[in-house]
Amino acid sequence: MFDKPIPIKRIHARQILDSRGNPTIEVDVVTETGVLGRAAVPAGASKGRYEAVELRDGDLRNYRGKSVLKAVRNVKELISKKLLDFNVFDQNGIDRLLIELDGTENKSNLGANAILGVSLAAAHAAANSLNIPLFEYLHVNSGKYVLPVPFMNIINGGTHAGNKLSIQEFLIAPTGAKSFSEAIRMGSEVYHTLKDILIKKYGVSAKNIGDEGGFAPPMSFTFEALESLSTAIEEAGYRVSKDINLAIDAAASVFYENGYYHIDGERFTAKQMIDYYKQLYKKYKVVSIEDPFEENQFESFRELTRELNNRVQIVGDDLFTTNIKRLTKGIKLGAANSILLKINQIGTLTEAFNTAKKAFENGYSVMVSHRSGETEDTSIADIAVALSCGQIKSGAPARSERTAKYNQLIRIEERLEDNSIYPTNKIGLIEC
Ligand code: 2PG
Ligand code: MG
Repeated sequence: MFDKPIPIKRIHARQILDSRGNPTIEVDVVTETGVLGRAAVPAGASKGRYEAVELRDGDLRNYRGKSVLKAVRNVKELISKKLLDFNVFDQNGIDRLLIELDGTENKSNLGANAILGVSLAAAHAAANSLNIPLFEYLHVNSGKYVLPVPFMNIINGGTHAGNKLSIQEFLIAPTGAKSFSEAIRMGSEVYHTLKDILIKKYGVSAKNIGDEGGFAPPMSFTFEALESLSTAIEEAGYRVSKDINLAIDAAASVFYENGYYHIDGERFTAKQMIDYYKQLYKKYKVVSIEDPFEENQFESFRELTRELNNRVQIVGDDLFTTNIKRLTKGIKLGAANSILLKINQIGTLTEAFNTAKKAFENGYSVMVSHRSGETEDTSIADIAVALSCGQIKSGAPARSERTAKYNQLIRIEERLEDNSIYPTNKIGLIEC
């Protein structure tokens, strides 16, 4: 498709701030023809143990140990030399070279943050060279593009908030919408209705927000959050589970200790947690449950997936860490039926796309995801469309680092006109 190679002329990196005010890396790739591609790398809080390594300097006098100057240097001094004159359209070759240059399994040498910055900026430079959007450049299938259902995280708990909710994310998914922009409107209306409800019930401090723009009210129990969401959906004029579905990311590794899950003031075994999630499904029709168990508990994931008989999407985030080896293990066991795709968990675009492909081939759905520490970079919006996976989570419909992605999707939908579909009444592979 891209007949004439265009060489990379310059690669530059700098330290910028993310949405939590922590330093992160931004990379510029410039081609010989003078075209720029730029990408910034996000950062997680509830990070999986098996994620590729995010290189931080650890110098307490510099951003309290969080500076990424080593990663910046690795791009400027090591990577840039190796990629000089490399064909910008050869994404596989670029990523292979980055992996080889690093030489470790978890990218701890150069840093996955350094590597991803280059991988992603190169893709942007390539798309810009062709004067086409990133989603078109990365498009994996022919045919119509599928826009993603936005999973908007409007109540924050866990490590993303200062309240007592064990579950990290309470999300709404407007599956009844007819288009992406309608889904965003519905989500925004529910978000603001929820704010009024929370203030009435918990006082004005309930409008304080967590890392992903969702409210962080002083709640302690899962049911309080799900009740509030259900009320907000109805008061906004929608039907729970018909127009808007509920979803959670438990991020259960955080509240797991020595074989027990600490939730709602209780201490549950894995078996009790299965019953707990079954109740959530029965009572609130929760359609998607992410990381219901600790990141090594493949068996528990399998049990829950079986028990709920594929009526609920069980998403592996910390479980799989966008790593094809961990996903392959999950597929063999039947653990989960969906994977969360976070490119910075693995470090290159090619690896993330290969993981997504593996998931599709094995009947697993894919949800593209932001991190709790984000930037104004909107690449994940394009990646979700390029993969046509039909699902994205990018936090609440508020705060610019979250809305940047949703706004980019509004633009993409507008641009595609009749060449895209919104998957009404569908969550991944599940009809709802
Ligand atoms: C998650 C993410 C994003 P973090 O657990 O899914 O919502 O959180 O980036 O903190 O890992
Ligand atoms: Mg998660």
